Amino acid sequence: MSILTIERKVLEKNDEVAQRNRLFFQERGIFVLNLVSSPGAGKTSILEKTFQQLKDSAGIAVIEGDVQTDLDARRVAHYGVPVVQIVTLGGCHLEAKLVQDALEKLDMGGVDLLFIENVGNLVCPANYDLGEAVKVVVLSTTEGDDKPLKYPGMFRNSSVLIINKTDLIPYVNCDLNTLRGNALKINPALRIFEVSCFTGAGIPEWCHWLGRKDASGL
Ligand SMILES: Nc1nc2c(ncn2[C@@H]2O[C@H](COP(=O)(O)OP(=O)(O)OP(=O)(O)O)[C@@H](O)[C@H]2O)c(=O)[nH]1
Ligand SMILES: [Mg+2]
Repeated sequence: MSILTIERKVLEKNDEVAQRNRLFFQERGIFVLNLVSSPGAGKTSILEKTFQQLKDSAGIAVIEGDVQTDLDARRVAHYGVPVVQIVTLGGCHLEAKLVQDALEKLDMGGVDLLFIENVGNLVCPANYDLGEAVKVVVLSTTEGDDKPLKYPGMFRNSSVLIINKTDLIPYVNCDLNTLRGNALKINPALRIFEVSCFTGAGIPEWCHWLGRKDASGL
């Protein structure tokens, strides 16, 4: 019983800080996306493809969250995009306070789009608001079409689903219609994009949608 109480307090505290982050972003007109997925679904690859398309037309910054290493931050920095790496040292999700601290290390002047790449984990990050406008869940075809049903929290709390690695459909046991149907069963309002970072398919549609967003996510 006491464990439940402590957990609720942790989440309440997190929500308070997240709300402060949200106000910070809204006051500056920054559209913030929290990218969540299981490890290796393709979050960083989608960021790389997005930079290739939008880097010259939008001010972009990135906060990277990983259990260990700055490998993803290095991949992002390669594109000349300002980036801060948060290393959680085992922590399985980012929290709003970590994002608040990271913001002090980023020059947010001229930034329109802030991507927060969460720790690879399809469970824990669902419960932690970071102050983002939208949560974007990335699911790759290699993970199977049943995942929205098995990990509903992430799909329920996200506004956007990116189905990645569509180039692998001929080789894996994943039916796109079933996957879409399962995701919409959990969250009928999900906006779904189908992409391949390998071929580039679907990336223009995703970037077009991104380009039309304002800071509130509408
Ligand atoms: N075939 C194929 N491979 C892909 C695609 N997107 C990403 N990959 C590969 O999948 C692997 C993982 O991609 P990442 O972008 O590192 O995935 P991630 O979600 O950022 O991983 P973590 O940050 O570790 O959770 C890499 O080897 C990518 O090259 C795709 O569309 N098709
Ligand atoms: Mg990554």
